[in-house]
Amino acid sequence: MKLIPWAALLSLTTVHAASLHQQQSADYSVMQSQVPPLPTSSSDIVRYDDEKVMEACINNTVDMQNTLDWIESNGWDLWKHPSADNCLHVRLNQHDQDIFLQNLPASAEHRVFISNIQSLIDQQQKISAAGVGNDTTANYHAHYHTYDEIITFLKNISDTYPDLVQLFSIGKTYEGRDIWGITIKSKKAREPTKLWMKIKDYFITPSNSTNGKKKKEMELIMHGGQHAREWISVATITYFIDTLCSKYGQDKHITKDRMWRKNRQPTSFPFCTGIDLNRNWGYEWNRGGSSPNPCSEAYMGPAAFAAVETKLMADFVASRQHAMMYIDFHSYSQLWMSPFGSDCNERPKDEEDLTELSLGATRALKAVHGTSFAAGPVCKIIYQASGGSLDWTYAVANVKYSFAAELRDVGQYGFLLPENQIVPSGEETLAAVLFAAQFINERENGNKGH
Ligand code: 0X9
Ligand code: ZN
Repeated sequence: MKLIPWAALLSLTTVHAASLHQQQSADYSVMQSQVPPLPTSSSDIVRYDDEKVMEACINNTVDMQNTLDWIESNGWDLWKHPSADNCLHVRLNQHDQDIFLQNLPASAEHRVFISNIQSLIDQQQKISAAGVGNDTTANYHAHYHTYDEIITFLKNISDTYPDLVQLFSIGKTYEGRDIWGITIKSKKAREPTKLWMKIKDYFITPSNSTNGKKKKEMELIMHGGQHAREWISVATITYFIDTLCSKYGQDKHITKDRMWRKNRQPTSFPFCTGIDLNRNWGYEWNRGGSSPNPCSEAYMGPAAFAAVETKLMADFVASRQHAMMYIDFHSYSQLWMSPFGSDCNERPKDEEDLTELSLGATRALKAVHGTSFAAGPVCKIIYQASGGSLDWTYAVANVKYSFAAELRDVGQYGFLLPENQIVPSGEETLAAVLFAAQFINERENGNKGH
């Protein structure tokens, strides 16, 4: 029995990556980069009192487009684009709620989706504070964690499994935080440990491919936290690492602005900080579905790769010569997306394999807790978004299996997904990733089954 060959990369500021490999080595690495600064005092913390998330469903395409343009021109925070269901979610303060309702087109149906954002944030913080602050192993995934806590987690994993894990930084964010990655790797000569005996159930592969061809060396890169407020993305990948290695954790903290999305880089407008990292990648940058306005949540930046974090992550992916899969984790909407986001008419040359994998992965995911994910190209299933990561990893870095996933939920809590969904999200998403690994192993190396 040979162990498989994987590498996972997780990043704490915005990025998580993992790599899948062949032969007898197993690799994982993770990285991350996008964490808002910690508040210096409680008065520094941005509050969302009396803010709501409203849903508006509009079937008339012209009315919908006008409404979207109007939301953008008001600088309101669109939480969900009306992709498949013609319904949008938008965050509004009390004053803007009235304006919104008064000006909606007659064809619109609306309702309150989240009635008080601040009370949900408070609730989450109260649970964290009351929870096991210094929870180590068992309860780690019952909570969200701060940047420092996650670094501690990764360092502990690395101390506990020095033969297996390599922790590294790919560089610094704009505000000077390390973008951490972790590679989990089983050495060829190494005897399988108990841990890897367990992992082999997931990643096992025959010593020779069934078709007699030389096996390809493959890596899987997983990337999380590209958008700061999508905490479940980071938590889910941390869960993957833990499941593959062991479990460890620490205490809680709060961030300055729970709804922050972009990086922390200044722009040409003094009062509008941040580039949307997922509009700043260098493939067909500025081709639609991104904004030149520095105040927009989808600000593309002054040039491709002007965001330090995007550039570092792209250099990292480019340096992984055996990268075979890249998955960029986001929230929310429950989608498994493939290229392209920039051009709605461009079809990837590997469309058939990508579609087959996507359908299988979402089926495997659903089998765990019954959660439904839709699958398809970014541009069709969600919206046009140029300068996104998966277009670049696919078209420029030649990572054949490039995906982005929008994790739980469909809007009940949105970005404020409760902590008790971290483990279920981790479990179901890991099932999808494992399916993908197996699919790739079979498709690229001709290995059937275990
Ligand atoms: O708009 C985005 O960047 C993603 N949705 S989110 O709500 N998490 O912000 C979708 C991104 C699709 N992927 C790429 N275009 N790469
Ligand atoms: Zn996102």
